[in-house]
This record gives sequence, C-alpha cells and structure tokens, in this order.
Amino acid sequence: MRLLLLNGPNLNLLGQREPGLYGRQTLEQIEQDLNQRASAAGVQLDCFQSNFEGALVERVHQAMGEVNGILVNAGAYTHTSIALRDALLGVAIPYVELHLSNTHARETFRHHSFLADRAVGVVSGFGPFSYGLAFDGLLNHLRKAAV
Ligand code: CA2
Repeated sequence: MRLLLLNGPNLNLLGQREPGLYGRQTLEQIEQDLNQRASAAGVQLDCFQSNFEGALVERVHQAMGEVNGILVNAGAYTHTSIALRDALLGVAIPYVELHLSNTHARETFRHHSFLADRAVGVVSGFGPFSYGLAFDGLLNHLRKAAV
C-alpha cells in the first residue's frame, strides 16, 4: 500500500507563524509523525508540499497508477482550485481532505471546498492531529475496499 500526503500553499510556514491557529508543529514534524504511523501500518508514504497550484496538479498526475490513496491539505486552494479538483478526479485515486483548523468556524469564503464532495471524507479542526485521523480514515477505507 502506498499513500501520498499533499500539502498546499503556506503550509511550509507551519510552526513558525500563527501557532494559535495552526499549532506549533512544523510540517517536517507532522510528516515525520505520519511516516512513523505509516511504517507501523506497513504503508509507504510519500510527502509533497508546494506553494504552486500547477506543481500540485502535476504531483497528482504522477501518482496515477503508483499510489492507492491521497491525503490532501490543499490550504487556500481548497476554496479556489477547480484544477486540483479535476486532477484528483482525473486520476481517480481515493482521497481524504484535511485541515488543521475548523474551516466552518472561520470566514465564509473558507466554508466552500472544491474537493470535499468527492472525498472519501473530510477531517477539519484537530490541529496537527487531523493528519493522523485522516491517515487512519483513508487506510481503513482502502483496506475495507480491498476485501
Ligand atoms: O486549516 C487548514 O489546514 C487550512 O487548509 C490552512 C490554510 C487555509 O487557507 C485553509 O482555509 C485552511 C492556510 C495555510 C496557512 O498556513 C500557515 C501556517 C503558518 C503561518 C501562516 C500560514
């Protein structure tokens, strides 16, 4: 089993700014924690972060035929990117959308997601713990589907 973790714009700043909103863990620490969870579960995890929409789209294309599932925190592109939605639907890889913050408790422009309606599920509001919850949810979904 191979999973891909995708992080979108500004998430490379995690741990350095706005700890009240996004927590104190850096993206590197979050990726390390998730990698530990993955190896304990016998799963291979690839991690990719970009501030560029096209780079995220291309990484999704690369995943086609190689990856069983995608964990995606698309950051602000969640609320704007039809291109990322089209890429995820185009490769037909099951994905879980996740957010550190509860986007529904924030500005109204964060309430809409271009990814959520076709996701296996959405996890939002648990800080860095959202990544672990999303990982468990996706893995459970994929293992159930494989039986
Ligand atoms: O809550 C989330 O995970 C978000 O995806 C974070 C995005 C935001 O646009 C989404 O609405 C919800 C913003 C990521 C910005 O990350 C920063 C981290 C540290 C300092 C500044 C920005």
